[in-house]
Amino acid sequence: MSSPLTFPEKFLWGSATAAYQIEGSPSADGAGPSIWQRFSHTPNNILNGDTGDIACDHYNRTDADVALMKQLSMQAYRFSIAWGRILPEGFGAVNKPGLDHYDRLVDRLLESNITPMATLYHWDLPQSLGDRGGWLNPDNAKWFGDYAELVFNRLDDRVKLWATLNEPWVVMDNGYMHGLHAPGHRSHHEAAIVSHNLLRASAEAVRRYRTVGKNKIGLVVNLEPKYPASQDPQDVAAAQRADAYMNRQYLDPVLLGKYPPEMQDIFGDAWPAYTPQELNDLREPLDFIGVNYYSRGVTRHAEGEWPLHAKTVRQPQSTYTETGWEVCPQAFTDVLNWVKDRYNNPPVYITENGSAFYDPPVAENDRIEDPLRQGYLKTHLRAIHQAIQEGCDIRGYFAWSLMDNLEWAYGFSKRFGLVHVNYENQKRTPKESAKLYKRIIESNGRCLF
Ligand code: PNW
Repeated sequence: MSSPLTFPEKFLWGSATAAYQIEGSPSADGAGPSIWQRFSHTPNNILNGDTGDIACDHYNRTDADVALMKQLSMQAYRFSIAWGRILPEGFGAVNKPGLDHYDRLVDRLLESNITPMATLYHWDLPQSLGDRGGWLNPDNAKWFGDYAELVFNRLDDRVKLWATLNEPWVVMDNGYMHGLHAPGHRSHHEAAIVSHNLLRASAEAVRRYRTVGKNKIGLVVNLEPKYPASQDPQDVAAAQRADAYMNRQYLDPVLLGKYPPEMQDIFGDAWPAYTPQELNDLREPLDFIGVNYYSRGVTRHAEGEWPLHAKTVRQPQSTYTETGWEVCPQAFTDVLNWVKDRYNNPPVYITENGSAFYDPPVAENDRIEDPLRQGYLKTHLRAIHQAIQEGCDIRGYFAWSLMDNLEWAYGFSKRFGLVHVNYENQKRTPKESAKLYKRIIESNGRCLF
């Protein structure tokens, strides 16, 4: 238990990024293309035609970016590994320079006393696997396991925290249900298959980890608690469906051994009846759950809305971020308590949390005043502290994001960074929120109170 006005002694303070969003140089040193490279180079998928060809040029600026983290007092860094840099075809021949790149990044982090957390899959599937059906192909789980094992063998002596997949819900919903992300499909038949294959892949990676790894591995999910807009039974049922779809769909099978009953209502005939054996194969114990939290959803029944017959309703009294997400720190405390109660208080890392707001231009004195992002950071950290006081086992916090980056379909138009990136000259400028976060880290959260 932590003393009332501080965080647990070993609480880990860090920030997060993902390969395709920051690295650039997607084809450097023998890497194979990813589905995001294909998707971003197909017209009208990404705002303003932006791509990850250069992004933050982090691939060529690794040392300077690690030095920046150190300057900001970061204790941990969550990054993702681009599968196609390691295995250009997704399986088969290994591209050694790709492994060397992440090896070097890990060494630089450790030299700076920064704990690495590596995510194996943050959406950049090798295009050659995309050509074989991507996550629709049942063999993808085995290929993911082979890739994961290769990376474990190279880095587990130094990487103590691993994540299998980032946000399977977003892969399924944005990638295969609504076509907003790569590969841009719109099919609930496909989405149902993809959900299951993603969980099979995560479980396969965890099984491999138990044979060759010695540290900790988890799965990262995005959680958005759903509240009914009224006590009307239709709204209550709509909120339940939305909750099953977004929050329970991935955690229930892994931690409780079954899919939520609502899956059948949502997907209809597209949802297969899984055998006990198939369900059992998903139930591979994790060392921690990674929780990404951004917002809540106040939910109303809505007949035409596909496939949930539910929609999120705007709250006139609330603040909204530039990605249209309601700011609600109380829901963060609620959802962490929900994880504690429903899943028997597993160890949790907050693997992402943050906000996009318009930032003013960099001022003469290199200051970037971002009061809304600072407010978001403070109130959400207090919400986590509250959850810890209420008994939740929260081990660390990774702010999304270390720096402004390619915000997927929004391109570079939305800025989540604690550090501002000038995309003309790649200059990094810590925003006032980064300086605030530094003070928070250095006081282990005491300055929040
Ligand atoms: C996460 N939603 O994406 C991702 O892990 C990051 O790569 C991304 O930059 C960040 O959040 C900010 O968007 C999400 O619709 C995308 O609920 C969509 C949702 C949640 C998270």
